[in-house]
Amino acid sequence: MFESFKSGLKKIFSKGGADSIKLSELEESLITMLIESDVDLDTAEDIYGMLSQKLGSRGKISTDELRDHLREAMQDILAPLQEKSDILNPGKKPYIILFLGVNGGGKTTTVAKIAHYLSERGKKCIISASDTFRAGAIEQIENLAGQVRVEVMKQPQGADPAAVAFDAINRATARGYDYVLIDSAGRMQTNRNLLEEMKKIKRITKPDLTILVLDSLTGQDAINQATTFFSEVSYDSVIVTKLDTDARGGAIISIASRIKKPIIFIGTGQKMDDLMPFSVSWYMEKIFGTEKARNST
Ligand SMILES: Nc1nc2c(ncn2[C@@H]2O[C@H](COP(=O)(O)OP(=O)(O)O)[C@@H](O)[C@H]2O)c(=O)[nH]1
Ligand SMILES: [Mg+2]
Repeated sequence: MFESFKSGLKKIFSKGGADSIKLSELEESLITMLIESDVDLDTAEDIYGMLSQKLGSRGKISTDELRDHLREAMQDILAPLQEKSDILNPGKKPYIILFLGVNGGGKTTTVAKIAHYLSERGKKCIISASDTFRAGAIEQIENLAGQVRVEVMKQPQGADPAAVAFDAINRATARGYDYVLIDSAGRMQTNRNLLEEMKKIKRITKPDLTILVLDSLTGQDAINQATTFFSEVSYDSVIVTKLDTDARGGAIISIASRIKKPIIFIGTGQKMDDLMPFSVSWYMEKIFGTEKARNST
C-alpha cells in the first residue's frame, strides 16, 4: 500500500547526498513528488508553505528534521478530520445511515462491510436495497448481505428507492433494530434525476448520518466531480475505498484537504472483513514508516 508515495519520500530524504538538503532545491522536487503521489496542487503547495514557514530563513536542513517537519505539516492537514463520534454508540435507534457515491466507487460493497462490522459487534442491522436503477444491483446487495447474514429490504428493479428505505425504517422501528443502512444508485454527476432522487431519499428517510463513498484510485477528477455534485446533497463523512490497490496514497491527503469531512473508515479489499476505522496515525505510519511514528504522537 502507498509504495510510490513511500519511495517518493525516500528519494526526497536522500537528496543532497550526505544528510542535509538545500532548501532551494526542495520546493520543486517536493511538490512534484506530492503531485505524482496524487496530492492536488493546492494542497501540495500548502504543505510546502507550512514546511518553509517552520524552517524560517535557514538555507539547509538535515533529513531527520525535514522528515519531522513534513510529518507535522501533513498531520496538521489530516488531524482535524479525524472522526470523534463513535458509530457504535449513536444514541438513537434505529440509527439511519445513507450511503452516497458515484457508480463503481464501492458503495454497495461498503454497505455490506459496515453491516458486517456492526453485526459482529452485536448490533442488529437491516440494509435497504435502494439502488433500484442498475440491473443486478439488488442481487448484488442480497448476495453480499447473505454472506454476512444481514436482512435486506427490497422491491423490484425500478421501484422508488425512497419507498424501499421507508419500508426498511418501519421494519427496523417495529422490531427494535439498531441500524438501517441505505444503499443508493450512483449514475453520473450530470444526471439531474439522480440528484433529485437523492434529495428525495434524504427528505423521506431523514438519515442520522450520510456517508460519501469515494474510490481512492479515481484521483483528482473524481474528487472534483464528487464535490461539485454532492455539494447539492449534503453529507457528514467519507469512506475511502480500494486503498489496497492505491500505490500513490496521496488521495487521502487531497480528500482531507479538499472535502474537509472526517474519513471514518477505509476499504482495504473486496472481502467483507476488508474494512478498518481510519486513523491519522495509521496513515502516517504507512507513509513515513513505523520507526518515526513511535516517537511522535
Ligand atoms: N480492491 C478493492 N476493491 C473494492 C473495494 N471496495 C469495493 N471494491 C470493488 O469495487 C467494485 C465496485 O464496487 P460496488 O460496491 O459495486 O460499487 P458501487 O457501484 O459504488 O456500489 C466491486 O468489484 C468491488 O468488489 C476495496 O476496498 N478494495
Ligand atoms: Mg452499488
